Amino acid sequence: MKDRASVVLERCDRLAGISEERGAITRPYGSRAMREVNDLVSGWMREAGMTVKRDPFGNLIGLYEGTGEKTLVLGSHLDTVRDAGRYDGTLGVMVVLACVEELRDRGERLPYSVEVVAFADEEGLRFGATLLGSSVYAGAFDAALLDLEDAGGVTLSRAVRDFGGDPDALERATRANEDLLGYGEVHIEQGPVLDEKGLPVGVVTAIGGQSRLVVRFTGEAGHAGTVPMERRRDALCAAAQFVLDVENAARAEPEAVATVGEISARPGASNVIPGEVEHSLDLRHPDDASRERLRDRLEQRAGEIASSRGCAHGWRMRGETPAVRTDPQLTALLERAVESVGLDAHRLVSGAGHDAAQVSALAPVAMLFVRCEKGISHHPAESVDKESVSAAIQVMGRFLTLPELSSSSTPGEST
Ligand code: HGY
Ligand code: MN
Ligand code: MN
Repeated sequence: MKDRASVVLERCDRLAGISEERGAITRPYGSRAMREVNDLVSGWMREAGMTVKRDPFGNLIGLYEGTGEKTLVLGSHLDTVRDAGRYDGTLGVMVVLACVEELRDRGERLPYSVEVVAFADEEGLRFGATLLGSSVYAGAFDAALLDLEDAGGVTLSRAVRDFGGDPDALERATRANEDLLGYGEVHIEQGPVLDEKGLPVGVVTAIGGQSRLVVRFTGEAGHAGTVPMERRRDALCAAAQFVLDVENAARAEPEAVATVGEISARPGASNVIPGEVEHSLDLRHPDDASRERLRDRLEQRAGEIASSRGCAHGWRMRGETPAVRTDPQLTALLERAVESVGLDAHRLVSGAGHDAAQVSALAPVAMLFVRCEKGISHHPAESVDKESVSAAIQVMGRFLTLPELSSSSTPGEST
């Protein structure tokens, strides 16, 4: 029989072939590709002995019944960024599915149920707001986001309905948490630490906070050949100056990172001075107060640049998530599981955002990182090695059978 790590990697390859873009992995929320991936993973969940349902947002929820009243949730996301790697999100769902298949093959039922959640929108590729799937699951969904529009003018509300969900039910689709033991997420590190240390897995102690904004500069469109330079109100030059100031400000702030990943200029013709520019702004920092200070400083800077160039500026928040510490008790259990298979339980902070940050509002969370080559992610060269995947499956298998979890009390009470 094929080893479980090989099956996990083959499934990641299979899912990678399901995309909205030929030759690239691009799976935005509510797309045909997401529907196809949900169907395929639902089948694997059923074969693993799970009952499967979808919540009103389209998150996929598989349940492997146990003998007791409590439930441990394990999960990650199946949507992707544009031109993504094949392991971000997907690997985490496939690893925990492999752990359930191991239980099935042993004919074992745990003294608690295992719920596997595959979130339908973590990246925010289509609507710009991140962690949408887990915000519905954790009861933190903001209904105002239903009016967000994608590049084609389709609202989130319409996209939820087209995806077979119910936008009117999202705010009450919260997962009840009286029975929850906690939430565990397996995810590639998306950073170089484990690869440089030669470690297959690591234990996450905190997830950095993030601000996602849209910045707009409005000047005046005009003829590229006839408007003298000193008479221009060029929105793209204003934005360009601001983007470099963003880079300088983040370089000057220890532990901060700032990114402008999307930009559009209108009317968008080579012989027309851009009258309006809109771009994204992604700010991250392990400390919320530092991130907020940087955010406010940059908002002020945008205003200064705009007025110095006779332009107006807009500053719209798409979403913010605070930095989150993982639950100490559940994380200690995860460390024990890592050590029980003879591995070093290296602790590290996540610069990337994760569904676990959102689910921490609902239950204690713990995260296991899996080494990825050179830390490359959000890139087709994203890559993992089979040994690290095998280690992650082994660790999570041990984690599930720890007596502290099986004593079916919430970990925080028992240890
Ligand atoms: O952007 C992030 O941090 C995550 O990959 N969504
Ligand atoms: Mn990602
Ligand atoms: Mn991810």
